[in-house]
Amino acid sequence: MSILDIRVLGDPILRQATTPVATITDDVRRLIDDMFETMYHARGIGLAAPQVGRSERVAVIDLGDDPFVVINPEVVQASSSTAKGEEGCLSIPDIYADVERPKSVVVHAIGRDGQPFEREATELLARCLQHEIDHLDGKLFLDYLSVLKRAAALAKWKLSADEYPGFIRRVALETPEDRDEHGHPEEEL
Ligand code: GNR
Ligand code: NI
Repeated sequence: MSILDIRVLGDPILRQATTPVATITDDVRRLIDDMFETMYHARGIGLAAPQVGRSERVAVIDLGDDPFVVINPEVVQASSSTAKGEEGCLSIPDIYADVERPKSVVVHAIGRDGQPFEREATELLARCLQHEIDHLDGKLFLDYLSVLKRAAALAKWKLSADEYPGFIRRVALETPEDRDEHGHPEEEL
């Protein structure tokens, strides 16, 4: 397995729509495994393929105890009631903002085994699924902010953007001793 480089704001791939997966090949399974490894090293709760420079409609999610992949995911139902919650993005490091989204969603997707499934999600899982599916449609959470809040976020981003030459964020590689019994990195390196 490999840790992949994460693309940051400004890389055009983050604005491109993805292509649905037609067949779950070894290449797709390798991508999924590498995305999980990259997400754990970057300490994210989700990761979408464009964030690692790929155009497949695939995202991985793990809020802590239930890792799963969504292949060709679509929101098939969204609650009319919404909630505001703070979001961050591995592709926009250190920028956080409140985003209003439907409180609960039903997502249809295909699993790693090729079997279609539907999953109803609420709270943070609902938010994360919507955030990842947005990535697969070329959307970022910044797009939901008011003009003023987006301008403030972009101004802050520009202060650190030069840390990512070529829009690439290299995720630090840690030794196994730095990880806990679940393979997750420890808090402090
Ligand atoms: O790690 C992440 N945390 C997060 C918090 C609130 C809403 C969405 C997310 S997803 C994010 C990882 C990421 O950038 N996924 O695309
Ligand atoms: Ni993100």
